[in-house]
Amino acid sequence: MNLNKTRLHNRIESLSKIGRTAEGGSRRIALTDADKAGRDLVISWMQESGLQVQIDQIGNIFATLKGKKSGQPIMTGSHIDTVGNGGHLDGCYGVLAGLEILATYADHEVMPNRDLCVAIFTNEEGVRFQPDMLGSLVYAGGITVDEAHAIVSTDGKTLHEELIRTGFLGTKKCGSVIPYAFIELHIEQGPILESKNDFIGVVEGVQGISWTGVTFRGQSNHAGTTPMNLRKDAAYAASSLALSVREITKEIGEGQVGTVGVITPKPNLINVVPGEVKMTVDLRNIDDERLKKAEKILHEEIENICRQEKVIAETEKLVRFEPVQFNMRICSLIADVTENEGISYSRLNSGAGHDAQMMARICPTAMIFVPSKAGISHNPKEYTAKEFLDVGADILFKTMKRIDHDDI
Ligand code: HGY
Ligand code: MN
Ligand code: MN
Repeated sequence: MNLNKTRLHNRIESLSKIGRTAEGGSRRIALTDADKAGRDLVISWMQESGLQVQIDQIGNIFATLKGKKSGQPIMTGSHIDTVGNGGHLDGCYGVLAGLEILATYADHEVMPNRDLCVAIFTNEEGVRFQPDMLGSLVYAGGITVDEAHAIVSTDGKTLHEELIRTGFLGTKKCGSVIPYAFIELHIEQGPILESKNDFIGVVEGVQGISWTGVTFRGQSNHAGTTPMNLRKDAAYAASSLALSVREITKEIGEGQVGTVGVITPKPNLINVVPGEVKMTVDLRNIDDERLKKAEKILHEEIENICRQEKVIAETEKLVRFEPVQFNMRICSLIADVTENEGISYSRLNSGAGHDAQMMARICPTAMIFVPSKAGISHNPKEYTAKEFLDVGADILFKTMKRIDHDDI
């Protein structure tokens, strides 16, 4: 029983056409019309294979192939929502490879021992609704359905409204089925596997994530008449903090990353000293103590800048997820499957956040990576050669088969 790799590549290509950007990327931001269209397309493929499709209260989608002994399913899956101008593989590859596995069982009318399930989690990217990994976070009991429903998007809509509008306010109780195991297949989105010429990454954990929203408020004023010593320049404050974030990563050292992804000045006019700037700071580290130290320095820096520039700052904790260790038995199983195929692999931690880091709270979980060309992701240039995509799908397939025979 072999996977139909042509179908897999064709489906990756077909899905990528939904929300295609001028630069050839994907824009299917969570619970927008484009995300809905992508969801509807993948559900039609799930139904083509006769899978049982269910939607839960947070819009997570589950397609299940019944096994001989029903009960806890072996679950795989990921997300198909994207960042604003993303690639075609981030999340989608894991969902479509998982669907390919279930479709192959169905094509050959082979019944697995356990139920097999492929999931699409809502709002993994978190660019419209924070926090990210929202669908899997609710599924794992991290926040309640009601708390999630009330979250307001960056464009002023509640999650509940958008679930209703797109037809994905499901009735299945969120988190009602605890998987026997969860394995997520994903592109690495970083440079490690390619630099080591490895085909597969056995992912042992995910680094901690800290997202902070900062609003600096100063005084809008005339760019020409306002003496420099009388300014309360919110943009100068925000730029100083952006420079500090880089210094924080140097101070904390190897493994600390820091990103200022959003800086929005108001009134954003050429001849007006900005009175307000909204910005975000994304800090990550696999070591929680060092991540906490980075956060502490960040807040000290914000206070220093406010004193010097005579502005005020409001901060908001948008996301705080601790580092996660995956299930070592499943990691060893993935490594064993890969070795048996004579394929080169590395063990590594994930720099990016994933739904698996939420599922690890409720069931044995691990991830499989395939290389990303030049380590590029969250960018239309995101690319992984088909031979790597094929190998990754096969390793997931063989790993699920081994687990289906109670190998964990
Ligand atoms: O932010 C992340 O790492 C993920 O892509 N949501
Ligand atoms: Mn992803
Ligand atoms: Mn992503």
